[in-house]
Amino acid sequence: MIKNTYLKEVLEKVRKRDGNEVEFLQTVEEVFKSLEVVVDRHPEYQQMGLLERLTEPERSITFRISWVDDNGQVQVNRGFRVQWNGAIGPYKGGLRFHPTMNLSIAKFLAFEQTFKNSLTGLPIGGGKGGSDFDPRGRSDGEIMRFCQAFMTELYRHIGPDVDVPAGDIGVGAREIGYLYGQYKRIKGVWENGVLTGKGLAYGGSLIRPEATGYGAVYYANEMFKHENVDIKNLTFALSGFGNVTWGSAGKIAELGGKVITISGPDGYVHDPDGVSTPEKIDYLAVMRSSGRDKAEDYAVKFGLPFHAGQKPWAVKADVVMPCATQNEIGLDEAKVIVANGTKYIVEVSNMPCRNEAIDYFQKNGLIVAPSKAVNAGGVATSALEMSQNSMRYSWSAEEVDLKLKVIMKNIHDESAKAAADYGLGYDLVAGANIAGFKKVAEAMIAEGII
Ligand code: 2IT
Repeated sequence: MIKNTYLKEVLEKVRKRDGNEVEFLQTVEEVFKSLEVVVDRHPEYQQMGLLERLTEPERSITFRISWVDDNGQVQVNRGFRVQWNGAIGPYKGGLRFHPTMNLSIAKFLAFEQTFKNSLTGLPIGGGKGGSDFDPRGRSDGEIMRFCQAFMTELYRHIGPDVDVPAGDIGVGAREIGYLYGQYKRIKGVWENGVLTGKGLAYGGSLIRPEATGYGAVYYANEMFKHENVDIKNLTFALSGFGNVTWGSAGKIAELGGKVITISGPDGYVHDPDGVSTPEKIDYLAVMRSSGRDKAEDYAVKFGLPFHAGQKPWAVKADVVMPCATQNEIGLDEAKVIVANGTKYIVEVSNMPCRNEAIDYFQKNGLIVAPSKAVNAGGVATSALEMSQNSMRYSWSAEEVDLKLKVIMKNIHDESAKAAADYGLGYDLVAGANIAGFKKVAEAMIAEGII
């Protein structure tokens, strides 16, 4: 329960105005809980309206996307771009194409992204967007026409120094290619820093596809070192099989840990031998590009039983790493995970745990590594892609990987230090929120009331 009267007042305002946006409200409550100690020390924030300003996007755009499917039928989708906070750099954050996409999800992601991007130490503000377009089962031609229609509106709101979108769920290198092509056609300029996650041939960065998963494992490994445990002795339960699961599984295998589950919307697979050979890890990428969205394909390919309609959390593992989407773990799942003797929760997808689940884990002595810190390697490497585009130069894979490693270690260390500075021990959740907030707050104060 929040006691600080200013924070309570702002939260009440958010509940009153945006109470129907459940995901957005969830993330505001989560962040405010951590910020209480900071706001207690800074009563001047109230007069500056600092928290009211931080809980309202600078700009929020919704738009219509009309396009023609392969049968000649006109389809209409809804597009979103939420430009949350530009105090420390151009808005930056991914685009999600998923049928559940709505304004609440765009706002929660953009709010989270603001603190995440601040944690990277790089000059990027927070933004997020996407569409309720469902790419599943769509032909390549349909994907291209949809992306072109989407960019035909979005182009006027973005730019390399304005707002730089990237991928998220349902948006990978293929979609970024079509989006960039249409941007270039409309603007008639070569501004490839306007999007990240591009293909290598036109300004993408080496390691960007791997970066979210690799970064997550680099961060987790800092936590394991802090706890004096060796990753080689740990088992990992992962959800999902997409880009983030693929990158995480690859790096865990390389460092000698063992991934024993993957999942999809259709159910999960338990692979007791480990998702560890190059063949198995490569197959995750094949499953993703097939567009079938089925984890069952892995079970069939490698002769394993498939657990239809279930999440992987019943499988005992030392580390639980949700990598699929928001709210994968509620209180019921948290109870199963604690009873299994799991020690570490490494959130890789954005907001995979409900607030009650995080509380339950922490009360039971598990260490929770929060998504806005853990998955920041993706956007950090996007910022490195922007740097390379500005320089009209590209770094080797080793150079990018080394920078990523340093960034993830810094995020871990800064978060641990922020929590310790406020007497909160090794609380990485509070530490990430505090460290991410402080830089944004400092910049907002310096820039005046805008
Ligand atoms: O959630 C995220 O940080 C992303 N989807 C990546 C954003 C980016 O701009 O690379």
